[in-house]
Amino acid sequence: MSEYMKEYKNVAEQFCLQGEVTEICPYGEGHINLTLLVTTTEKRYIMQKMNTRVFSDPDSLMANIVGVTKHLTARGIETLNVVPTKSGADFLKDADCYRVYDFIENTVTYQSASDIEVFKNSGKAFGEFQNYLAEFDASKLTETIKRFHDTPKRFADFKAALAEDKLGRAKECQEEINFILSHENTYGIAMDGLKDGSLPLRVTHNDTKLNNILMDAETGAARAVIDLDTIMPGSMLFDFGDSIRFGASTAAEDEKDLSKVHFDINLFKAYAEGYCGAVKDSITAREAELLPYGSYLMTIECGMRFLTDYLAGDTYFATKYPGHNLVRCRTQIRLASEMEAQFEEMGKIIADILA
Ligand code: ADP
Ligand code: GN1
Ligand code: MG
Repeated sequence: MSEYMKEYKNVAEQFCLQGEVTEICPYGEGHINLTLLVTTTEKRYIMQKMNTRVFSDPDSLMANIVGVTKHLTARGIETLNVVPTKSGADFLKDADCYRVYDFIENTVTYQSASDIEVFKNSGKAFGEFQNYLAEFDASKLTETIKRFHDTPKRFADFKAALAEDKLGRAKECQEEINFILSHENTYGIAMDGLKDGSLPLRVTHNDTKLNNILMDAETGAARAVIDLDTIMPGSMLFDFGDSIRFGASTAAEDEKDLSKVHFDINLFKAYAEGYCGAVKDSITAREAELLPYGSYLMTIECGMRFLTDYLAGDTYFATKYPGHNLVRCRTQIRLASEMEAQFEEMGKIIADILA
């Protein structure tokens, strides 16, 4: 019996599973929840120890997920299926909180967009997901992490961590710190637009990286958008931008060799074709104009979040080795600076697609 099995079998058995549990092992590459693959004599499940440090109100979080998944299921759209506990609850609430989903079989998640068609398909799926959410009553949603993509707020958090420099790490990353500090005047455009109404507030996914969508293992078509923890009001720029941040790169988010890390305009174009094709009836002219900026913003925001966590002692994102967050920050800075240099070209691509 594996170590994981011993530790988590009792937890798994508190859910309405079909069959007897035969194996439990860690699964996937998420940075927030502890994800476990549970195999029984009948089928497979995903069990997650929910990160209650990041999501402090698990009841509201699960109510959001149940609400959104019911909305999608009623429309015949494949989505996560929440498996209840034996006492009929949507999750197990104890010292730790756990939830279980059916494992969506015959799908894969990609850690990078090695296939341009797959990336285009993911753009179409996230665009369609945006459309489905537009029909969802936003008043039924709780904001699970306040000011999640409020970049000026993220910048203030970064400056606080830098001022504290709790572990004396700032001296190891002066170049990265200076990059983040020197771009302060670029951080406010999306939040300003939401505040003055020039950008519409929508219900968005907010964490649209490529490994948060399951693709059909045989056809490469998108099957289901997952990781629904951060669905809340936001801007279309966040969803488009975060996908570009992660997927339109020639390397992994944590590639150490920066010479391999580039923003790939062809991947940008492929994603934009998929996404814009799906949202063409609802996207406003201002949103379309700011999609290149949104890509840059989500990238530099993520870079500053990784750097903040590095300075604060790696307490937010799961890390596999010391310095992992700094490595991630460096790839984001590299990508953001390459995007900055290509705003015009990106803008032309979007305009052509929507023409
Ligand atoms: P995190 O919030 O930590 O990113 P996710 O909910 O994204 O956690 O899950 C982590 C990974 O687990 C996903 O990237 C995906 O590979 C896999 N996964 C999650 N849910 C399912 C599911 N229902 N079926 C198949 N794979 C899943
Ligand atoms: C986290 O949960 P996951 O691994 O899909 C993070 C995102 C970051 C991303 C960087 C709730 O996403 O905001 O962009 O890591 N999620 C949360 O890879 O903070
Ligand atoms: Mg995830």
